[in-house]
Amino acid sequence: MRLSTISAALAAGLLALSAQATEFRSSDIHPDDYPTVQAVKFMGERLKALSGGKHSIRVYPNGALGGEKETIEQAKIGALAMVRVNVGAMNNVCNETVVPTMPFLFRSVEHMHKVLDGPVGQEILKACEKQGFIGLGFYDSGARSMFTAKRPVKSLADMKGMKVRVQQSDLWVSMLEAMGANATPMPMGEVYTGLKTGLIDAAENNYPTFESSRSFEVAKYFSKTEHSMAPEILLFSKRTFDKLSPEEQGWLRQAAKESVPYMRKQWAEREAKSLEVVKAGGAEIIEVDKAPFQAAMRPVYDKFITDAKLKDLVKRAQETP
Ligand code: BDP
Repeated sequence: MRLSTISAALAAGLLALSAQATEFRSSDIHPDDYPTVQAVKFMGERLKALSGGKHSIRVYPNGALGGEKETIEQAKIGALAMVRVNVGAMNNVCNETVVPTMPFLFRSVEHMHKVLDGPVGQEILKACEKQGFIGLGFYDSGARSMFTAKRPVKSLADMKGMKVRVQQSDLWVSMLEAMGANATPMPMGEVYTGLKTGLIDAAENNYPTFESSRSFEVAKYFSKTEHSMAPEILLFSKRTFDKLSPEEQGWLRQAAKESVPYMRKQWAEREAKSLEVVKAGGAEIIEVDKAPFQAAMRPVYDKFITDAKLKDLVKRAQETP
């Protein structure tokens, strides 16, 4: 990010704070109709109601304020109040976020909800504080699977040497390398062109992103590896948060909390709809045997789940019924 952009963003942030009624700015890389954007807008409405009209949220969709990596940096310095990003984008920033990103950690959507709604989820959110972020909650992101341009992935062996785009996270690089692929970290916004020009052979994501990014037009083979259920995370700038009164902080937490069930409903509907859209657009949905993929992820756990804290979080997540 250029310096002029940083100072402009900083000035805007300060200006917003000095005004009586505050409009918090929140970023998202997804388009306006995506469930994450809709949910943060809902959170804004709830915040407005709870604060008697004093506070509101303005969502900037489509990556208007930058990619996830840049907007996380903006939130850290207080130039931006809030970001909705995938936990993957936080892996290199806040160590504990590797836990819900880990491959095949969650056994089902219900299991994921239970872990994230419980103490393990709360501890992960809390851990981001020392890095300058108030974790307000998690949103669903479904299961992520591989999609390829030239040939389908039918087994683990098909991953060999494939150039796969991953999120800008060391953990994601390791996951794909452990599958035998060549991992290429890049922002989400470059995926469509990357697939189209052949810069990358593949990427991985859930149905709604496969659909909304139009990736299915350039990579029609969607192989259901379902290797990670890395959720979305709502982060508020700690710098901005600390300037608010406990009452105002409470409204923010409450509004975020209320947006979670709203989001989950939207998400389930969108997943089903996106699947129909990509199928109608010519995508081929391929069933794969997930067991070899899961077995290949053992070294990734050994490499990333190293200290006692992370081991404990993973263990408690796995033991959650
Ligand atoms: C999508 C997430 C988005 C990430 C994107 C990615 O909603 O936050 O940026 O994946 O792969 O599912 O970068």
